[in-house]
Amino acid sequence: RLSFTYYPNYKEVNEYLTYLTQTYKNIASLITIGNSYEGRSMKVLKLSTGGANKPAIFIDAGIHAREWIAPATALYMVDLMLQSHRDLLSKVDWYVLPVLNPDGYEYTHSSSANRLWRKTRSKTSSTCRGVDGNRNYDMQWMTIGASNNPCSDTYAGPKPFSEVENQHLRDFILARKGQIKAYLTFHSYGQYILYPWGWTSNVPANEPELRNLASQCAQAIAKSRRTRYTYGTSANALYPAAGGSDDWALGKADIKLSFTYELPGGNSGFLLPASEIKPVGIETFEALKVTHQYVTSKY
Ligand code: 0X9
Ligand code: ZN
Repeated sequence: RLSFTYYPNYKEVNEYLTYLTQTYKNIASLITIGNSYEGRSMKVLKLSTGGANKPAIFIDAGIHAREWIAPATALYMVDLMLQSHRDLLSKVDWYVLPVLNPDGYEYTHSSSANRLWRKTRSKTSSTCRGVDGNRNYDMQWMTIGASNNPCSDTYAGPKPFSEVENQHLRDFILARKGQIKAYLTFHSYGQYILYPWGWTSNVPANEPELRNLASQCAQAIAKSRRTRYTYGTSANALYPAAGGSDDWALGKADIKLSFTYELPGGNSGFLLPASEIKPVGIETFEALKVTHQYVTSKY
């Protein structure tokens, strides 16, 4: 059980996932997708009330190590679904990978000097470690907004999908390609709802649909706690950057509804106090409800 009053370390995240499978035996199960570079087991939580051919929504968080509010929010929304919003489980299956970069996440938890570490922890050069997971996807890799310098925080890696954690996510999603209708990836900070593309200022064919859904999600969040989100394509609303998981989800996995959430940082950025986990979780859950509603009406 997690109280959501502090940021859990990776062990606590996994203990919570196991607790959920024991407490909600008929709904929650775990799928181990492989090990991280340093050997940490990576688990996707599946929430399903059974029945075949249901559409699914996939959520990940924590590809960037220091963005602690992202895994916490993903887990708190799971808590809300299981405790009080079971209706979200009747027509849709959910897959949640709360920490996509466990090695980096543990690094920010165990060493206070590196609380602001962003990348993975793979050994990529004699002097520097880590790859920016969100520049490492095989979608216009290294074409813009990414670095080939292993010491840079936006190092794209020696090749697309060099990072084993991203390989696991890729294989998991591709194995469920037809089923997964929406891909949501949680980051911080800045209060943005972003959608493809990040690699070009041109917009994808289904931009009107993405814009419309992002707008509805932003409105639902604003109604909940007056938190103002900006929405738009990554390249136009934030900055151009290629090799992101959101662009890959749309461009290569053909998941039409692909969104990056930049959660709030308040006045503290990545160091957002843990007292914000519940309020951020509650308001972000409003966007999840809207997305769920859209998926059930369309599929
Ligand atoms: O730069 C990123 O990876 C994301 N922002 S963050 O501050 N959390 O690092 C934004 C990614 C948006 N998506 C793409 N550029 N594809
Ligand atoms: Zn991020």
